[in-house]
Amino acid sequence: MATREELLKAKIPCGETGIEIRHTLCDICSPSSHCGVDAYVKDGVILKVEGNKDHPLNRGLLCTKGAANRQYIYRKDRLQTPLKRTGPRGSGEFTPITWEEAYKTISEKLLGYKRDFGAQSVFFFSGYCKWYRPILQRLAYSFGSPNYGTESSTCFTSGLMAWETATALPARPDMRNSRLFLGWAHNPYFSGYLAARNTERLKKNGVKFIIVDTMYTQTVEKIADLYLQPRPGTDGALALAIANQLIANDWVDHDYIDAYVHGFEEYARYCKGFNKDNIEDLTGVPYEKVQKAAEMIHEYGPMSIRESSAPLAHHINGMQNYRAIMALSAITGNYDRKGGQMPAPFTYTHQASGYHTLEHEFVKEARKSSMAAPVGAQRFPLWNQLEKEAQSMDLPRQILEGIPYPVKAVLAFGMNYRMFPDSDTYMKKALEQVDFFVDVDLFQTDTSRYADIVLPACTSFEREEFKSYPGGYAYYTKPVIPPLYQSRSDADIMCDLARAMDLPDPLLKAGYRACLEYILSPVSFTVDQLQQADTPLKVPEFAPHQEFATLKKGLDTPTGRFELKSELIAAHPEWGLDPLPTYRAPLDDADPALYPMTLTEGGRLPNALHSRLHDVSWLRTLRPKACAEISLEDGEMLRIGEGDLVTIETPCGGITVPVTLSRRMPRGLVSMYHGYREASVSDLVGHDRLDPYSGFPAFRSSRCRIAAAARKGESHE
Ligand SMILES: Nc1nc2c(c(=O)[nH]1)N[C@H]1C(S)=C(S)[C@@H](COP(=O)(O)OP(=O)(O)OC[C@H]3O[C@@H](n4cnc5c(=O)[nH]c(N)nc54)[C@H](O)[C@@H]3O)O[C@H]1N2
Ligand SMILES: Nc1nc2c(c(=O)[nH]1)N[C@H]1C(S)=C(S)[C@@H](COP(=O)(O)OP(=O)(O)OC[C@H]3O[C@@H](n4cnc5c(=O)[nH]c(N)nc54)[C@H](O)[C@@H]3O)O[C@H]1N2
Ligand SMILES: [Mo]
Repeated sequence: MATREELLKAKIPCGETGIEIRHTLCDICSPSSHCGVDAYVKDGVILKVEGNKDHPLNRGLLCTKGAANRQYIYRKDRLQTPLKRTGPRGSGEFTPITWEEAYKTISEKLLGYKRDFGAQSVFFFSGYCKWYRPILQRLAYSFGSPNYGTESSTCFTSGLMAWETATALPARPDMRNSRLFLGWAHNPYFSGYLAARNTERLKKNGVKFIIVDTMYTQTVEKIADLYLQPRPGTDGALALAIANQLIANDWVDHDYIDAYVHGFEEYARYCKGFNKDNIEDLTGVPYEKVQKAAEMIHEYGPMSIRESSAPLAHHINGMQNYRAIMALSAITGNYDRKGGQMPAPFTYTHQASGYHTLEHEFVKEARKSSMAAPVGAQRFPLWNQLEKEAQSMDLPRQILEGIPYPVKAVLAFGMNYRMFPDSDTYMKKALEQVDFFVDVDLFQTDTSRYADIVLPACTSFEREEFKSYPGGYAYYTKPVIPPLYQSRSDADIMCDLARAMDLPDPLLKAGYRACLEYILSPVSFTVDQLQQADTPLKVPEFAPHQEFATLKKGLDTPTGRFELKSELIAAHPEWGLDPLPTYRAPLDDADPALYPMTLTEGGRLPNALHSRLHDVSWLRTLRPKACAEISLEDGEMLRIGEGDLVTIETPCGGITVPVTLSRRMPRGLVSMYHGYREASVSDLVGHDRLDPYSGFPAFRSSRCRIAAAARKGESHE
């Protein structure tokens, strides 16, 4: 028999040890993979975490990030109380204040700006966290401001806009029923381990894979039957060339096109410009590989496509490149088809879970048509037309210039200024100059140092929250420990602020749960029932999408069809955008003789998540240094060895970091992960290099040069 001490040491949950297993979710990474967690808790302290075996998504698995939750939650720099800034912006000098004082100051300030400059002068911002977003959006609208803007101004929305332009709906790949999968910038081994597992399963079942990636990744190595390696941001040209090949061989679905597709003739004429004479020059991909891709698409159907949410979008031509890729599913009859691309309307916070909620109504009913146009509306009219919210990439400009109206205050939940291009220069300057800045975060960050008031939020383990998952699942968590220190749930902070400002919004003032009851009214489970269940429940209202249902009903586009040529864009020549998915080269006009290489930054790492995990020691030890990667060939040519310090320079600036030589990198490319405070690579990307369609920044293609700064071991660190 083990003694109590032994049982405690082994963290065995039982009466003797007093250790209990409680269920929650890990919300560190992308919401499409918020895995179920078993937290081993004793006396209000988390002792360890494991994957929850009953969770429909992860079935007991966790990645390195999830496994490090305990360290993340108990990070030493967790904010403990609300803080008021006492020193200059950025100095980090703060004094603790009470929640009451914090709410009072924030309310007085925000209502003052509303009175003096109009409600639009207050910007409501959300960083990467998604779970509370409908509450924040409604808070902005109830306050009277159109300026709700988020991190999704750099993530996912560009691809969504491409689908909305073509079909007026989001869509997702029905991989499970495909015979061919086209993974375009798809490396789940780094960015989503659950998708990597699914991919391996499909591979075993005989599904064929085409992978298009600028780097020779693990996915290419393990999965690809055909690998296309374009230069960054040249994907549009490649997709148009594949289309041209399909059309030239008459491998397109004419009946489907006649019935459901608009603009085929014009598009087919445009595709002719991408052919065997120029495609290798334009993209780096040999023509034979384009031919082979077209052959595979013809031979194996149905085909589903996964276009990544970020790297394809992070170019000045990103959204048009997406459109060119999506067109492949229309001309081959793979849209709204089993095993192809399925329409996927959102259930909650951009998760397509196969049932309906009132999220949309909850947000939109608070929005008045008399509101001013949000930030970014003039500069990015297509974004404004489709998304209605602010394009946050225009926020620093509008703070600094005050045009078309001043932005005086920012109320931010989890802002990381290094999410913005030219971050340490341009965005930071905006935060220095804005009149009033509130940041709500778990930690004292480089960004919150610029805030006037900092509020402590709690983690997903310390709060209750609603989450929907694909396959019809609904989950409402319980806190597994009480909030640490004086921290509070973000959603509660938002509802508290609605009360403190006495906004005309009884629902928001009634609190998060009441909001959720309303949003979930089409679902037969109550919030209480969901919470009692303790793990995700499958809702009876789940209705899987039937193929061709959407096309037969007619799409909500101007022509009712899949629009290869966008009639929405065609109706607005003043926007200066192209109705067809035209291609333009991605790189800036810096002199290639001075800047012969290309910098791509932000490619995911399995152990990092933007700015939030570089300070978690378990995860940091997996890749201790902020370093750049280059090819073996470039290392040799430039006489740079593993671990040497190099300076990476773009026309925007430079940073010095150690280098890793990688066989996965092509010649001419420099890759670096973002979010490090000691080497902020986002600062090397121009703030005006934004895609005119989506407003997304060009993180993945800047001209650059590198030079050795010191050999490994020399004292430059
Ligand atoms: N571990 C971890 N997981 C994450 C994240 C994280 O930070 N860490 N972030 C989450 C978020 S917010 C997002 S948006 C997703 C992103 O998920 P992904 O899109 O999968 O992430 P990336 O690694 O940026 O890009 C995938 C691949 O695109 C390739 N690529 C880069 N530029 C180009 C290009 O121009 N053309 C082509 N064809 N390929 C290109 C890269 O070489 C890379 O292998 O990951 C999510 N998951
Ligand atoms: N250079 C470069 N920049 C990029 C990208 C890139 O590839 N390269 N990718 C873009 C993409 S795709 C994305 S998604 C964004 C990432 O978006 P970011 O918003 O930069 O993501 P994080 O750094 O993960 O999180 C922001 C802040 O949220 C805080 N936080 C964590 N949990 C909570 C919580 O529960 N409540 C509150 N209030 N705060 C919390 C974190 O501590 C952190 O300070 O970056 C974009 N910017
Ligand atoms: Mo993202």
